[in-house]
Amino acid sequence: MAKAAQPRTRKAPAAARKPAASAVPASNRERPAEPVRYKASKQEMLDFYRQMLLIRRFEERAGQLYGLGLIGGFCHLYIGQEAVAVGLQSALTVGKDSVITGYRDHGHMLAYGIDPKVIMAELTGREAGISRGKGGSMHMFSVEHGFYGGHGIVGAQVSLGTGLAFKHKYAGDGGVCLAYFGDGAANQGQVYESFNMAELWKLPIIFVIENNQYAMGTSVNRASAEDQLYRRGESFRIPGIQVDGMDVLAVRGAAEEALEWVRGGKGPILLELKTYRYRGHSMSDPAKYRSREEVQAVRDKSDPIEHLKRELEAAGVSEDELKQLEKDIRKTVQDAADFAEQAPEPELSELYTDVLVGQY
Ligand SMILES: Cc1ncc(C[n+]2csc(CCOP(=O)(O)OP(=O)(O)O)c2C)c(N)n1
Ligand SMILES: [Mg+2]
Repeated sequence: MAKAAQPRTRKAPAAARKPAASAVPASNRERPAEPVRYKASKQEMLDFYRQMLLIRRFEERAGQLYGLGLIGGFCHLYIGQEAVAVGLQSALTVGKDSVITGYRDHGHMLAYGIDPKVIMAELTGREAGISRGKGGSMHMFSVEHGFYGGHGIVGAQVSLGTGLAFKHKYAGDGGVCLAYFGDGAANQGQVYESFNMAELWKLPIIFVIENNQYAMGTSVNRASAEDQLYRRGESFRIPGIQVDGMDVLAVRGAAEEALEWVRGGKGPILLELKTYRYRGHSMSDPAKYRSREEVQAVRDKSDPIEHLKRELEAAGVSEDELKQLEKDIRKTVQDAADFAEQAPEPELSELYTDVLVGQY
């Protein structure tokens, strides 16, 4: 009997016949689960409340010091957005993970447990400030905490954060980078170059869009063709989740989900936090692009601190306990302000230190 003719081309080994990863349509990829609202203990809720209130009172005081001429340069307040930094950063490990943000950075530092005194002293430009009084509001760092600023160039922190995530992966240190940016920054070109690299190399990074509805005086709908910002990673296969950024427990729940995804080696994830800033873009913003009623309506309906206060009361925390907490926070902020006013300015000779002179 004649032998069956051998096929002229050899079959490729099974592994090689598998479609390349890139042949899997994005729509068929695994998706993160729908996040659930974090089930916090009473103590955790009290901690979140204390941190949010500390940020609010600190920022109010910073606004006053600015008005008195004690703070110079730019000053961008975080009032209204407190639940974002507190909810997300409470899920991180200080010193192992890294955080980077834009110029609206006081709240993120406070949420990471950095001493209010050295933050306020930086705002007033004193030697004791966290950047020795030379950085001011927009340029504050704490390498010890893994807090990498404080950046004035819109969007720059996204590429820098991608570099931090690369470092975590390269060093195998298990850390995750949390890179915050605004709805305005989400239209910046370098954000998308960063998305591409981060997904290609499966970097451990959580991209956080703090959508406070405005970029200076421009509303998100006026400036963005795709205003559902959580979708912005789709063409890079980065999954996105939209989160109520005025509810600290919803934010913490989303942080848990995102961390599980990223720590599981699945690459980057994008969170869009819907939030709102009560004050102007910076201290010099006359805020003519929106009505007082619009701001008041958000304050009345969705204030993150009031929201949690009601939950604490329902959980049996007494009014006296909450009053005492408020008193303690006012004292902490008062001490920080006194320190920031009394601490000496840097010596003139300090003008010539910490200056990087490159040779090309
Ligand atoms: C590259 C660059 N372009 C423009 C500016 C001027 N600028 C400063 S803040 C800002 C708006 C950014 O808004 P958003 O990203 O929404 O952040 P938010 O202020 O709302 O926190 C702009 C355009 C800048 N600092 N850097
Ligand atoms: Mg904005």
